[in-house]
Amino acid sequence: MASSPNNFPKNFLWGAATASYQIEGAWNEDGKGESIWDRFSHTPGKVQNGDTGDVACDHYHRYRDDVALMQRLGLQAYRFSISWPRVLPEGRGRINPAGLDFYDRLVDVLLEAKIQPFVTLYHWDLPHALQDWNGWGNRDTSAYFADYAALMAHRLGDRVKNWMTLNEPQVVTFNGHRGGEHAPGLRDEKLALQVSHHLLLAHGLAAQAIRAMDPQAQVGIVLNLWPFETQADTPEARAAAGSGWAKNCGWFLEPLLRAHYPPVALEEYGERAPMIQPGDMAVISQRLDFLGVNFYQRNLIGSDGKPVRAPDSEYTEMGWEVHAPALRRLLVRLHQEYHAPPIYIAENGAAFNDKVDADGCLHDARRVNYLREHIEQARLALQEGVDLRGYFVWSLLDNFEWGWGYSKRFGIVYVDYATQQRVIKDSGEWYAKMINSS
Ligand code: IFM
Repeated sequence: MASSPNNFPKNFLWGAATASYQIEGAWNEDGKGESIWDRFSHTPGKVQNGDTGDVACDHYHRYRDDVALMQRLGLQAYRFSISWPRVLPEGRGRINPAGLDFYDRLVDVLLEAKIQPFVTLYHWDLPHALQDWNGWGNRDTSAYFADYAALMAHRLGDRVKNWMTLNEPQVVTFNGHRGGEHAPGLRDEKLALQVSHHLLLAHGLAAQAIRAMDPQAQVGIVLNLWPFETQADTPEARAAAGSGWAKNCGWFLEPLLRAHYPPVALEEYGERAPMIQPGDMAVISQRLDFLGVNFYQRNLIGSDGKPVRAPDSEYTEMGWEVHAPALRRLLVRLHQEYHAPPIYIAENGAAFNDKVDADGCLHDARRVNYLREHIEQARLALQEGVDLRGYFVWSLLDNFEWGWGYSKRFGIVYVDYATQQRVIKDSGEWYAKMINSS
């Protein structure tokens, strides 16, 4: 395959990613319905500093400028998500035409700028009206999701070719329904595991619905796969790493790629395991055109089988270890052991304590290093035979980091939330140069 000066294949896609609730704002404008994140962030004590996504990066009003910024960075692809309650305020039934128009305009502006849209259908902002009926705990939600997917494929399918059904169902499952630190803020492991099954089913039904609209559509799902690695090769460490992987990563990967939940995880979950109806696993495991992988860090396990910090590693503002070789090992494992379909790195990035300097610039050398090291490991994975098709940095803009509010900055573009001014960070300039050399 032809390769470019930076040694990536010529058709490798370079992009950036965002999500609706994290950047759009306009939480109750033009007929949008309430989402579970609107309700959650409006509940005192749920989000740091009482921050909400009410305004966020005001992208709903500034999308043209933001696309111009993407063009200035030379992005070839942009991954964004659709706010389900913006287009279907109650989650089903009544359509909000103004919501559809917004995404229609966004896609047109992207295509005019020669930027390929990658659309995520669910990045966590469930219509609250569906939560009133038990949300993802209700099997019917999977069917409503497929109807919503069909609506979007019908409206945008003439221009959008790449669809990502769900973003990180693991986080929806465990942070939203077991730990309670994400919307809808529930703490019930049995419910959470049922939710995970309904999410996977929703993915499968949506994939069918999109393909029924457009047989050429490329459909995938995005998983956060943070590998479990051992510091020392003890039986305790090996057992903990195996179980951690099965219960967190394998739990989503194996139904999709092998049509069953990992037996060791099923055994550990015991009577909390989800109810599965006949035919579900076939719907879930239908062909994936690609797998989206979100990678930020590894889970390091100490010799006693407990999580441990690596003494010599750098850690980000999220407390996440910077260790890029784990990305290569993960990609190679997905390729060799799981025979994964083509892969996109759908998110990779880091939060650091960014400050604009006296010169008006933002010198985020640590983020430049983070990106450089991870992109290098992605390149090595390609050399080892992984069918890697593209890389999306998380994130284009600083944005609402869920329970952390605006306290964590992941952008390659800084956002001054008081003025909504955008400043391209050094990492953004570096990324632009790197893309330009490809
Ligand atoms: O901001 C999130 C994103 O919404 C999902 N993946 C991880 C990112 C950083 O925490």
